[in-house]
Amino acid sequence: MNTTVSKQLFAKAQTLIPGGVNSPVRACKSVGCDPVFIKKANGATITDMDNNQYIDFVGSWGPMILGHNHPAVIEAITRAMANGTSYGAPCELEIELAEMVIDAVPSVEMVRFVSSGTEATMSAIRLARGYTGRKMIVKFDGGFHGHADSFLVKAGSGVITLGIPGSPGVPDDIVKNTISIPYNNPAKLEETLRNPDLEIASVIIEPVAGNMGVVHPAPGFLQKLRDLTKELGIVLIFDEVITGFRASYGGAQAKFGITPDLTCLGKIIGGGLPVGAYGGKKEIMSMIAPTGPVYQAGTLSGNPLAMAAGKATLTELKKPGFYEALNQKAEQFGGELLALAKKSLGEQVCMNQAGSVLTLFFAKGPVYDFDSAMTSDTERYGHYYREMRAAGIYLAPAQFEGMFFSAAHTSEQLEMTLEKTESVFKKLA
Ligand code: KE4
Repeated sequence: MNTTVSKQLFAKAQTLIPGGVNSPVRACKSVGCDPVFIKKANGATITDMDNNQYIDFVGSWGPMILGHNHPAVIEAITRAMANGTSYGAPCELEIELAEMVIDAVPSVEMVRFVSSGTEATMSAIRLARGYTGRKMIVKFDGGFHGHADSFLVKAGSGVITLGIPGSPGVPDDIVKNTISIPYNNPAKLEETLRNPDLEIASVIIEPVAGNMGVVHPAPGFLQKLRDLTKELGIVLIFDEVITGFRASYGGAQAKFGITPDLTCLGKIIGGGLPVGAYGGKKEIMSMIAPTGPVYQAGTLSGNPLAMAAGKATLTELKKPGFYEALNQKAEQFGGELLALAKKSLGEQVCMNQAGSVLTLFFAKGPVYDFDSAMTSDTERYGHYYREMRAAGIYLAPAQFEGMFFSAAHTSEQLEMTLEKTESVFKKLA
């Protein structure tokens, strides 16, 4: 595959931007190749600057659940653009998207929009600390909640992909207030939350983990977490930046029937434009400035174009049968993918799938937490990634991410993907 222009652009980008990218995982460091530079995207395909076309299973890391360039989203953004791009003042579109989010997500009685998932999670833990007067937060090994200081402790996603323990620049007296414990370990959870020496303000969890690869909560784990945090007056935050409007229209919390105190959202609710959000009980959210003393602000929060894109996206997602059709398509693909993998690679692979997002682990498995995820052969994943991209299939350039499906993936594209995957697996065997 000719990637001459991408190589030229990457060389230039690296003289201007750290690593030539504006987010580390895009640099493809862990999969042993250079990134391709994208010229355009449409439906389930993306085209690079050398006019190579790929079937896209990254989907901008989750937002593109409708596929790229969905007509309703483009029309909404275009219409909004005619009225200007940013006001720095309230507009009706913010109310309209807020109503949709509040209507959809069980825990959300009130919501604040920000411009990224990181802003949403960092604001939510500040709010939890302000509301409880306590300072410690509990996260889970392999959980990723964006790059705010408090979260860069045994984080997932790019932190494990790049094999960095946490991050320099995060002061010890921040890190000491973050406790990271194993996902899916109820005994450790209870021991930690009941520890009288710990003033715990909040527990933040991805209700289905997506940043150590896809990892399901063990049966009863989320309910135990909900019961303990309620009993102990600890603010439970579901980080649904990935699962929000992906797991179901009401997110993972609606699917599991477990209601956190606060929820963080991002990705899909922006329809591809920069939007994050945090929301929850009115009693807690009213602590946020200007109604309360907990400060949070943002120049482009509630941006009209982003609100319009989010509204148009959620309008499509709300249509009857959307999730059933998407999940059926993705689950059928997942079953066939695993069968092909097992046929060629036997016990060297396993897979976790949550509806329209899955991870094929190059590990014996099962993968149920960070330590078991880390048994993955990332070298082998890198080989798989490079072969698949050369075959025109665009996967996450990291073992510890997800393969995202959209409404735009056609059965022909999925069939072709499986055919190409089979020949790649034979090379890997
Ligand atoms: P952003 O700040 O990237 O919008 O959101 C941070 C975030 C928060 N919570 C969860 C559960 C997330 O998955 C993320 C970001 N996800 C990564 C990919 N796993 C974004 C891709 C990247 O880092 O470039």
